[in-house]
Amino acid sequence: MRITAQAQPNIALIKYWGKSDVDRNLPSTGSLSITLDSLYTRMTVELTDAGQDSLQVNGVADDAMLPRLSTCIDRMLGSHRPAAEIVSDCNFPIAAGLASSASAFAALVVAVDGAGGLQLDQQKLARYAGQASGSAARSLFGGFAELSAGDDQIEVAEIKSKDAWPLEVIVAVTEESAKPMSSSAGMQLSAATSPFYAGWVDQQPADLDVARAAVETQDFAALGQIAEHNCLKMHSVMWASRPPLVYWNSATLACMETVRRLQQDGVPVFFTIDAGPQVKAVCEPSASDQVEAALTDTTGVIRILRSGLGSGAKILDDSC
Ligand code: 2P0
Repeated sequence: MRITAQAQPNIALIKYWGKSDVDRNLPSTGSLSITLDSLYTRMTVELTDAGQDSLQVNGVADDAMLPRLSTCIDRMLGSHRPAAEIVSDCNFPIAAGLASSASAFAALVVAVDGAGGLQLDQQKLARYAGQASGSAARSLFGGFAELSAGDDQIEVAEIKSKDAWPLEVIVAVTEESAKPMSSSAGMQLSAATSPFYAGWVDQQPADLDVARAAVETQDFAALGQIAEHNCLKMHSVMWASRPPLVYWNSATLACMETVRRLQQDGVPVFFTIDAGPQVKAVCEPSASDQVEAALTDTTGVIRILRSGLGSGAKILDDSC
């Protein structure tokens, strides 16, 4: 059976940065995100009797990434399984802080579930995705998703639908190449060396409470304040790691200044930044043209990606 699934990346407003169990890839804290709609990974999986697993990403063989995908498929189907021919298409820069691994592994688990006839529920699929890439668990769900970190396993839930509060995201791309250090390695470095790491972990439940309440009441200003605070706190943990982990460039700071200026003019927008130099500006739909124009004019911005909120990972209807 040949199945194609699509998943979109998600942008964390309350971030995941640290693991309680590296082997099982369990996050130290919960996180809260919005799933996008116009950026996507489409992943086709065909189980065959012949040969070994193979992976093509955007038309090019990718042997470096393949073992992570094979391990994920082994967990789902067992190691005595047919080989998987995997073809992945991604319409945005990969490994550049735009959550390409989130959309890739969310699409993978849905495609493998379909190709293998497993019929697992979303929560189980989210756990398989999260074992491969912590943020991927959130892309199984649409709109606003909250991931809760238990001692043994994660739980993910959609806490508000994309239609109930249709925010928009303007991504200012300031660098297209891959980031200098993977998130996984960066998290372990921060946990081992940053003097701020313990405080970061301790304060996450309180930040999550504030963000969850802001989403429930659709309080844009409150959500923006806690999201910017949480983002800058995560980057403070990163900057204080040894060696320091600085994912920003000068254009990242210029974009933050642009967002500040818009805010001073009363525009409903806030920023967030992940493990890369791109700036994501989250805004009310009425402000999106103005935010896009201001970020386009900001020095160092290479291009703009624009997205509304999307749904969770799913099989594409014409794929069977
Ligand atoms: C997030 N990031 O919450 C945070 C913010 C990056 C900064 O989740 O080690 O690539 O594979 O579980 O999923 C990036 O984490 O990390 C991430 P692994 P992943 O979106």
